[in-house]
Amino acid sequence: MEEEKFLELVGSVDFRDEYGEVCRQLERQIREIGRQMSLLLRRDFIIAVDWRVKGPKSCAEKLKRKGRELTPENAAERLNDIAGVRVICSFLDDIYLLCERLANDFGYQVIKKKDYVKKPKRSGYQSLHLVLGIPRPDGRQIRAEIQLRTQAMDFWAGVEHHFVYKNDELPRDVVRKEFRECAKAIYNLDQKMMSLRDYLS
Ligand code: 0O2
Repeated sequence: MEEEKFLELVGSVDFRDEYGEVCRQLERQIREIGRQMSLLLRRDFIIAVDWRVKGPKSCAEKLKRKGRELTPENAAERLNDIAGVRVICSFLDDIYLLCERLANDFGYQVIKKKDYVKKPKRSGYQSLHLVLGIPRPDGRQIRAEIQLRTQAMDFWAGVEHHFVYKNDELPRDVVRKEFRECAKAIYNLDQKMMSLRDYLS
């Protein structure tokens, strides 16, 4: 399919609305879990929930990166994160608690779980990714990726995404090493914050 046609279809209101609806549904469900967990634990559990529907150009770039033809069907089947929800939790172990609830509470199919906390990406990126299959009223299922991370991880990911991720012109070695060091410091900080929480509660 011509790229222009692809951008038109994947950018259409019909295509994007369905993903937006799924994101809003997930946001509602996540906030409800957060409300319950905050009551139970008597502290903040979820700090923020944010979502976006991936733009048509970004879908085209990612399909090309994956060596797939540009069609709306391929976008729906091959891209896990057209519907992308990001949840920022207070503590490192909260993201695992939330992941468990999301995988069990609503009967969604867990298509993929990627633990970039236990095994960070080469960049140093840490987050827990959950790809869920969300059933639609017409019997189809569409995919949504939920990124779960702490505030500290989110700080790292935001800065790295802006300056480094997808920036092929960057003098790689030095800067990337610094980011990996920062990611390690962030992991240690998250561990210490959990210890302090446990000591004080
Ligand atoms: P953008 O611009 O954030 O949307 P998959 O088919 O799921 O196996 P995918 O989608 O490449 O393959 O999976 P992966 O590696 O889990 O990456 C999904 C998303 O995680 C990325 O989306 C980024 O948002 C984030 N991410 C992954 N690696 C890094 C990293 O090194 N640094 C930062 N800052 N974010 C990262 P996109 O579409 O690549 O980018």
